[in-house]
Amino acid sequence: MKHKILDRLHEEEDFLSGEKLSEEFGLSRTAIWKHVKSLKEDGYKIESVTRKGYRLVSSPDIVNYDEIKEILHTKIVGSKVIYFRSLESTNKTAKEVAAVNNEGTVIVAEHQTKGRGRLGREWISLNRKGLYFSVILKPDTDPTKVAKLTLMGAAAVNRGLVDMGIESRIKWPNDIVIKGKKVAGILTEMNCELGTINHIIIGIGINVNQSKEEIPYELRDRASSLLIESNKAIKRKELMAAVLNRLDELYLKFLQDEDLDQVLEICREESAVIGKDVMVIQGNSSRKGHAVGINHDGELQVRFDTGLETVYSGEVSIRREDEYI
Ligand code: BT5
Repeated sequence: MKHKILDRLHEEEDFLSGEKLSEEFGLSRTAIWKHVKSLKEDGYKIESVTRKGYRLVSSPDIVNYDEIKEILHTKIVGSKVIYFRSLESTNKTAKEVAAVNNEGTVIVAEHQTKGRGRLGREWISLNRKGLYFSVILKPDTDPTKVAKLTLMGAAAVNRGLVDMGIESRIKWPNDIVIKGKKVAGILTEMNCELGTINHIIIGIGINVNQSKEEIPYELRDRASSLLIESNKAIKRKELMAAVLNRLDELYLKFLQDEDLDQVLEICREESAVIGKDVMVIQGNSSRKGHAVGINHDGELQVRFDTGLETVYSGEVSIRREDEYI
């Protein structure tokens, strides 16, 4: 009901009387007042004037469905958006609810207390400064294609950033970088049995409006935010919708063609590592090589002294020779 009242307040430029709202929704004026109070607690600025009613003055910078639905043009991704103020990890919650939700469902939180990176690493998730969301997908494909689906997440984020006027690059397989610093990461997790995928979760974390001081000291040489790099404050909801729109487009194409050629093309063209000298780090060992391309299976091809090798995601980190990450 609260959402319906919000929709009506959005539509109306002038005041909307409590009486009119209570007639429309068949609720008492006290009930309307309670919903308005709850919206105010969510951060909506609503002016209330005796005998005139309520007027929406401004919406908070929050990333719930109400805020993004007008700019979301998707068929599957974002068909349902489940919003939390704070969670341990959107990937964790997405996994817990995946079985009982349709594919395309998005779990989003303003803040994560135990945001996760790959290989048990941490993803620092400052309240309302970044975007933290996970998309549940249930593709009817074999688990070997999942590595490529991580690339789909990276391609969607990079294209979403282009839509917002930001130039960034994809650092295979799961980082988005600007000027050699990481501004976003993708964590893909899969649940499968007997060779079929039950679901995959594509978790996306983007540093949006953190100031320099808000980037943890120990990460400052390698992490940054869109605000720092582009010098403009980004509306998180617009960026989130842009990424979901792009993800939907790429996923629909994948379902239709059963390949990820378009995704691979984006990852090659917008790559931060192809054509560069890189360190391939696995556990405690690292080897120097030259990244030459991404093959049809989405794996990185690296030329070492010993010859050309295929590098699989999941086990390794890539670092450019001339940069921190
Ligand atoms: C990633 O891992 O880059 C995947 C990050 C995925 C985060 C999203 S947020 C929504 C969803 N829910 C989750 O719980 N996770 C996903 P990886 O490549 O392993 O990078 C992790 C490393 O990046 C850490 O070890 C730090 O060095 C660094 N790092 C941590 N927080 C960062 C941040 N906010 N910005 C940039 N770098 C960060």
